[in-house]
Amino acid sequence: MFNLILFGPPGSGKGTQSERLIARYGLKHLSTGDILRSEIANQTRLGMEAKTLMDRGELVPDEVVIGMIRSALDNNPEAKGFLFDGFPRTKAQSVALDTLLSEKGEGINVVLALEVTEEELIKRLLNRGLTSGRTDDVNESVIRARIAEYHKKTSSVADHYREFDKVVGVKGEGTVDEIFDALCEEIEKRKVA
Ligand code: B4P
Repeated sequence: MFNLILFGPPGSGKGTQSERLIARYGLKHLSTGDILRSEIANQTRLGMEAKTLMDRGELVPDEVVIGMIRSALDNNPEAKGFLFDGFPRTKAQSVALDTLLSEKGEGINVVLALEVTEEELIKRLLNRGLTSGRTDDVNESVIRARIAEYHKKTSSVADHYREFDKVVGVKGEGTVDEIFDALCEEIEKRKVA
């Protein structure tokens, strides 16, 4: 298996690049943001609880997203690898993911960390908010709260994987094609054919 974490602050291009990476490498895409938005669209109880937090720019509780990832891993036994997009977002989620993978004799191969300035993140998210219908993208103060949450809780994920020498920084500004090429270059260096 080849298991990859695409890491970065909100709006850094994780969702955008994930679509292309799964198409090239045949990995199973696991985006906790997408799963949560689908729960909201289906008006499940979990979705309604998550919506309140997401609309404030806060993270959903660890046990909720860890449970979602556990089910997704169990439901995809044939996957040749996973691309984790927007997960893990806390140190506790990282430790849980490592445990879930090691129970299957697997682990994370690499964490690709997209680096984008805060000014550019805000510009991109406000721009997406014009068309996406995402309530967490329309208001600059909510976007700033998401970025603050990232610094407070999510940056520790990179620290965790740095201990295992798994983190590679990739410039997340430029065209989508340029960034995709840079990500692929790093994957190719580590991927066993
Ligand atoms: P997510 O769905 O993960 O979304 P995100 O971080 O906001 O965006 P992403 O980085 O994927 O943006 P994209 O590439 O598409 O999270 C949403 C919320 O869900 C969180 O705030 C949290 O509440 C909750 N949540 C999710 N996972 C959780 C977890 N594990 N634990 C707890 N809570 C969780 O790019 C953004 C925009 O930039 C797009 O419009 C795109 O077109 C544009 N763009 C991309 N690349 C570009 C480029 N190179 N140049 C210019 N624009 C570009």
